Amino acid sequence: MRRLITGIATGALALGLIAGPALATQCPLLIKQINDAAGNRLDAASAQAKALAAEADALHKAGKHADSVKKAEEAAKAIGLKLQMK
Ligand SMILES: [Cu+2]
Repeated sequence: MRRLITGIATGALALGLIAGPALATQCPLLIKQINDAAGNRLDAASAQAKALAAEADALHKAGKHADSVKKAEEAAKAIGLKLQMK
């Protein structure tokens, strides 16, 4: 029983180690796509998208990658951009 629990814990940890860095590298790519798309536009939606992208960047730097991805999706939606997920 103890061995089973240890096995599950090790598996969960391994999953966390794999999922963590994958998400950590995802956010900057999403943020870049938004800034590339909104960068040269001066309309209100683009300004909003850039503000949301900046928030996503701050969340990413705070280690909140899942929240950052969500914020990036919100930003993309504001300008009708379809994000390329890795
Ligand atoms: Cu991140």
